[in-house]
Amino acid sequence: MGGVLGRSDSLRRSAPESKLEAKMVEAMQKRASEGTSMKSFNSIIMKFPKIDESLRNCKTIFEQFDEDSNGAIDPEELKHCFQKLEISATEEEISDLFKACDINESMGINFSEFIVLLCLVYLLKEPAAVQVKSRMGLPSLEATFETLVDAFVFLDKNKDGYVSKNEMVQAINETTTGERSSGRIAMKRFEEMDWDKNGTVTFKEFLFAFTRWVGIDDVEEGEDDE
Ligand SMILES: [Ca+2]
Ligand SMILES: [Ca+2]
Ligand SMILES: [Ca+2]
Repeated sequence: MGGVLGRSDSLRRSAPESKLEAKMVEAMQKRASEGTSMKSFNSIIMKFPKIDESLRNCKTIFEQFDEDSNGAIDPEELKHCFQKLEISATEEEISDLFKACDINESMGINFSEFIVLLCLVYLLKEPAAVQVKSRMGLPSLEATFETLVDAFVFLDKNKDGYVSKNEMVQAINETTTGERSSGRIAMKRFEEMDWDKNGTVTFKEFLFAFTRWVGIDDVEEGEDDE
């Protein structure tokens, strides 16, 4: 029951995003070795409002790159986006990211998918040098991405780049001791995150769950409160 990570050659045909996922897991493991500033699961929850605000502000960026204003970023628009943000990436990398984040395969990246995509870019981009503060030229957004990476690292106790069910339960139990329901909440949260039901949560799955938790998708509808 390990991760889906395997030899990329044999997986390439059936799982086109495996190469990207391998890179993502590797970047996360590296980042995990530096530790986390999160002290508890509650400290993550406390950051929700700030993260929410920051991600909502990202809508302006999204609209700017949605050149034909159809509510989605197509492959061509994404290429322009990378050029304007001066993110260096090969055509293949951009295309892999596109496919990985275009969850409903509509050939368009909607707002929440765009947030996930940018955050993955943030994780994958090495800061060119220590003195270069910004990787993407979006400092306040990048601070939010760093918080999200930090939160994932907090959950990934064994630092293998995935969050397992046990790690999720452990993280939640650490803070809300004595509460019997906390284990159930942890399970529920975990199941929400583990989209492909393979028993582990990748950073991408975590991000998609996160955009739903903070309510990014509900900007228009305004309903669906918990
Ligand atoms: Ca568009
Ligand atoms: Ca783990
Ligand atoms: Ca999974």
